[in-house]
Amino acid sequence: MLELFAAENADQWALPLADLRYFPTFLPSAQAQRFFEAVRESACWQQPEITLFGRRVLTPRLSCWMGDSDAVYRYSNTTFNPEPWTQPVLELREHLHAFTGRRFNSVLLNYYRDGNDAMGWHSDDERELGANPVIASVSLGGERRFLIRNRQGGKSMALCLAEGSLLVMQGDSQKLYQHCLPRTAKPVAARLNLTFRSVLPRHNDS
Ligand SMILES: O=C(O)CCC(=O)C(=O)O
Repeated sequence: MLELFAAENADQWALPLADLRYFPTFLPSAQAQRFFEAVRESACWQQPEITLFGRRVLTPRLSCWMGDSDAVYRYSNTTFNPEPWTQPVLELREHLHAFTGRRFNSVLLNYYRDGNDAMGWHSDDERELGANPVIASVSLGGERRFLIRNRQGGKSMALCLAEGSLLVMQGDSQKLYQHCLPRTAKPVAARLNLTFRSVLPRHNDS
């Protein structure tokens, strides 16, 4: 389980009660570059509309919900049926299994084409993820800043998610904290992020 691999390598953040573990070199650079191309080519990218403050808006990034056929996911008042696993994403899932001992049944892929693409403040706390979800976030391509803050607001902490890195969020991290990937005016390379999750099938019927 996670504790087995985390102790020596992880830079664990000093956020009280958040259990976040960062592995900057989860994938060596050449392998991360190969995965970037293969995953980008293989996924069926969409730009869904979501409800934000009562308005339907296009998400400011491309995304793809992928996983086992019963891993239906609902967020921002929208239901996402999974696309079938593609070979490169399955391979990444196998790497994660070997590294963490965990099997994930689904993944949200996000494609940030440039610095205008972003993700707003949120917690991954949908009920189909269960009470204390383990979320394994793999970054490929250009480095971007990731922010995290207490749900009550206040000062945020930043982490630059490097190419080939893995960030594991677990414990009370989603209950107590929010995270986001802000826009940037700096020139940045395209980036893919894959957040592997375990959707509980018993919630799929509603
Ligand atoms: O792109 C990232 O690093 C963040 C992705 C994210 O917050 C999510 O998928 O919930």
